[in-house]
Amino acid sequence: MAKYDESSIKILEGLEAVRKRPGMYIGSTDKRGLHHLVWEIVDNAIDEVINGYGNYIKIILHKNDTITICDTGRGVPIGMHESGKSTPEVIYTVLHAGGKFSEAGYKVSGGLHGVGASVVNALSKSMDVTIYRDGLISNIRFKDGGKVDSPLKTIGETKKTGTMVTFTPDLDIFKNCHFSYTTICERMQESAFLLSGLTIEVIDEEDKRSAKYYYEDGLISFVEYMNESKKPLHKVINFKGTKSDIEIEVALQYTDAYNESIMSFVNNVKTSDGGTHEVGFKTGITKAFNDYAKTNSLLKGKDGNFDGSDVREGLTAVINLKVPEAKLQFEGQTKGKLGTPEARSAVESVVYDNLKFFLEENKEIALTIIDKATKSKIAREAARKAREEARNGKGKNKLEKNLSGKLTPAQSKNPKINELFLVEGDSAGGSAKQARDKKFQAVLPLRGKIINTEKASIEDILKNEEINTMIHTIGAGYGNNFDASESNYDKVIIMCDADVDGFHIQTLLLTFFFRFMRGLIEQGKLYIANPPLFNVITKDKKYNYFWSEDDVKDFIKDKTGYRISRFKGLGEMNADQLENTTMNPEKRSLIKVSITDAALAEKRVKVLMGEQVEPRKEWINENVVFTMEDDLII
Ligand code: 0R9
Repeated sequence: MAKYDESSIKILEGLEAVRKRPGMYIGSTDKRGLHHLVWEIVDNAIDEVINGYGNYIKIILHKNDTITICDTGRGVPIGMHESGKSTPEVIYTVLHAGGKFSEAGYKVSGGLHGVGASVVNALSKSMDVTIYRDGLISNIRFKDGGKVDSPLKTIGETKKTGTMVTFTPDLDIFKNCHFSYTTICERMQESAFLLSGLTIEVIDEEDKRSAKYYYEDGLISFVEYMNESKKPLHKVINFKGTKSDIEIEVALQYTDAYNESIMSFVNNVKTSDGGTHEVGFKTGITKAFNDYAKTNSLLKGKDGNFDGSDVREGLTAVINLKVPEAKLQFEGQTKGKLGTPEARSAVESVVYDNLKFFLEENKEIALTIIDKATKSKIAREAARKAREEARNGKGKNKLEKNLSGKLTPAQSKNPKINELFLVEGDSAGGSAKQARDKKFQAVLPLRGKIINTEKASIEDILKNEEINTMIHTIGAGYGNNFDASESNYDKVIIMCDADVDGFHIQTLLLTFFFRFMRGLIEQGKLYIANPPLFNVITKDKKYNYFWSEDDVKDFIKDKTGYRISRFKGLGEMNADQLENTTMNPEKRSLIKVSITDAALAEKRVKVLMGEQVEPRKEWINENVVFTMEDDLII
């Protein structure tokens, strides 16, 4: 038994290491890390489906932050391991054990790190594993971060097969142990799209709701779902092919929208940062459309070619790859980018061949898409010409006339240093005008609420005066023809009141930039101003600015004879205050807008700003904590 003791100590050391540095294994201990535990276990269940066993996965969210995940696969083997322990005990207590045992061809790499079920056990207050296999029901239980509470034992007989894992995350590790039903549903729906024929059911016992996902035509349904609120121009195009041992499936559809939306997956893991397969996809479609247009005299020699952005305007696509483990290379900080070089040429050739064939066979659809690409090309070339003219002074008068009375321009014409403040309302605009450094800061007051670009038609959006003025002022086009390098400003800064209306306008502006000038965000040129919320005037008549209640409380602790006021709007600040807190680069702090997960951002904008009310209500109920505002203010 010496070996048993020795290895037991090693195991506990391994699990202890996970508890000491959970971030190293699951990324973080916030909401994201907590859900990582779920993905780890679910990925094991999905692996079993990919291997061809079982087609049903159930997830149950119990009260008191406990979760159960079941599959109907073969069941984890229940025999003895050479170490003298049962196989399930090894799987759930030895780091990385699962991967070493199993010989799946295209294993899911298990979310972010693929570290296995033992990590989940290490970070749980309790874990219960029940296995249906070999005619028996077997159970093993763990407590306090992976200590065996009850070793594997038979608890009954059965004709079924499968595995059921129940665990309660450890409150000592996670600040908040509450699983999000919507987060889990979103991810499970995505998995069901990728694995046609698999049913995934999610049940929330506390809030008495449930969802069931099953798709016969996975990727086609996925694209239809993504285009639900848009107007498709044709039925979904879908094809498959294999090259260099890489299996490729693509589904795509054009809509009347302007932005592109491409999602890609490799071995059922989302590649949020794209990679070689997306590059191959883009090259493939650009070539296919240019070839088709040339062969059919839709593009003549003098017309030049469509560029990538022309043939991606309004495109929604899902790319799904199965890459053998030996060829898998992931890159980037979050490993969300495919690096496998062969994937580029493989995807390019499968996409080119299949799309070219499809276009030849479906003339009407081909012409519809080419017509859209042609319009994009014309608009792109016109925008470029207008920019060049503006830069050379030719079209300048026209541009300035367009903006007359609204924009207060900067003296400098240098786009590398100039800043544009988008300010809510004329009165705040007035203060900002006085507070700015006129050498390089321009102010554009926006009157009232801008249109919700997620709901309105493109015609109405472009008719909207505020939107038009912004497009002209920034001067770098919009939609697929937006080119951040042409922007007249190095920083575009949204400056709104810190009240409900202000936040609403800020959200509408962010939606506009996300949909029509995404490059501005991607290039790190979009910011939100951060004006103070409180002013404490002390006995010596000095103004002290604060951004949080806690800081105010801290400041007044040992003072008397002060006066606190809350800045309700920018208009309440005089020019001097605005300059010294919010606009002067030496003294201000800005919030930089960035996109960390494009697909998630896409979904959030759709839910929070889109037409449908129910998904928004559900998301808000689930994710927003309502508190009483301003307990400090007198
Ligand atoms: C509810 C979550 N499901 C699981 O965690 C789960 C793991 C698992 C499994 C096997 C079957 N179903 C499972 N569900 C399995 C795999 C293999 C052979 N028999 C059964 C194999 O890969 O060869 N296992 C995952 C790892 C292992 N089993 C083991 F083999 F390492 F034990």
